[in-house]
Amino acid sequence: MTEFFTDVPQPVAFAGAPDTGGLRYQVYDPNRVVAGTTMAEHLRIAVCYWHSFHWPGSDIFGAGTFDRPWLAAGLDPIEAAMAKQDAAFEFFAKLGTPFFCFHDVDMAPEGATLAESRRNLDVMVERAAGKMAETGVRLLWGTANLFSHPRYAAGAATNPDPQVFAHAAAQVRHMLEATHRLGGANYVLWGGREGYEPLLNPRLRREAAQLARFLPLVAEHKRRIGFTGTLLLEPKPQEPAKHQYDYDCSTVLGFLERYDLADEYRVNIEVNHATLSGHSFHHEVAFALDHGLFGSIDANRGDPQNGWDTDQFPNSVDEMSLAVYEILRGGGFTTGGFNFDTKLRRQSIDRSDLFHGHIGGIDTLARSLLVAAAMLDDGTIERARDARYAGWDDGLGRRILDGEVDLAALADEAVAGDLDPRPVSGRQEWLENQVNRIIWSTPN
Ligand code: XLS
Ligand code: NI
Ligand code: NI
Repeated sequence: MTEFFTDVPQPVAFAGAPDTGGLRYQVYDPNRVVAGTTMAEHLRIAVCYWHSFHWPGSDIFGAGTFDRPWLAAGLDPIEAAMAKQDAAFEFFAKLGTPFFCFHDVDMAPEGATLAESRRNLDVMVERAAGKMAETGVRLLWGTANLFSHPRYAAGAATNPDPQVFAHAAAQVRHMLEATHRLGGANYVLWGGREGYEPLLNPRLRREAAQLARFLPLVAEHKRRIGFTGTLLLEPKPQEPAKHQYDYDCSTVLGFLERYDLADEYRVNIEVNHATLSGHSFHHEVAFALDHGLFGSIDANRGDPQNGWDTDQFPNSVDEMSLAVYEILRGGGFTTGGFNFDTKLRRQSIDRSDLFHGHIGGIDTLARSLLVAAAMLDDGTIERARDARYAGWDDGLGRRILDGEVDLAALADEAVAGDLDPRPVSGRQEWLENQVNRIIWSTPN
């Protein structure tokens, strides 16, 4: 096997390890114990195959800029896929991260027929199993790409043509089985084309019914093959479709409850999707945790000045700490983790740039974990939240929640008691200062 990342000849050193002159993490040390668990187990970091190895650095105005020899035209597709896989596993091993994620088409070339695509996937998945055994790298999740091929332009499960639905079903079946074969911890469905652009051609109710049929089919097959990983939907409000059905966590929850699917699916929350939906990432994480919907994270960041999914590497400890705090408060990940759904900027053409992007993002997560653990330990935020709702723990609040009073009884009681509740400060600025106090005082 030829080494690809020759400009990073040795594994990246973890924080605290002796300096060998190579690349190193400033904070991330997988074996460091924080709040009773190692950093590696808290963060469960994954590298994504698609942006890092399958994307040439192209944009809508220009061709690929990256040095990715396996993407060159005219190569034998399986040999090229093998070279790509070698480079990917070399990268995972040198970066020292425990997981990866992939779509079917990132790893294996599409054939002329579904049967040929499946054979290609089987060959590459078998080979990946060998690489995983060699390196110890595990699969956080697999997914089928149901959005790039022209057949999916009008959707996959929500397509007006049932043959497209069947084609998508075949792809998901193969990829779910491949994920199971590789011991994947989760399986993701992102519906970038499950939506619409003009309002003149779709039948919205029909499309919803189609999606509501697709999701239980996947869940049934999961059980049939004995896959015990978690099924995850990845909300995103738009891009590529103008209107996407899985707009945000709240919309997904409503859909799942409406079709009695809330026990089958959790969410994979992507930072930049959250911000595109008009929420903060912190909001989406807190909402999902409080509604039993939380599954996994696609870590990245958007650009505050433009409105698309730029998938930049996360670098704000201030923002990330708040989300990691909610995750810790909720008991941490079970099968999920932090997948780097991130891509380099188009001018970052050195092979080592892929390392710099991930190292910075992983250190941001590690540092956010230290801050979040300190916030939990400090307890100020939770005490303030408890105090704010103390009235509901007993007395009047308890009786209302327990259904002991109807509207008339409550009204009579309010009148008889001459109730005159006074506003209480929400203390937003004080709370923000408490967060900063902890961010600024937490040592590395
Ligand atoms: C695109 C999505 C995609 C999913 C996997 O915006 O983030 O990368 O994570 O299909
Ligand atoms: Ni994503
Ligand atoms: Ni995305």
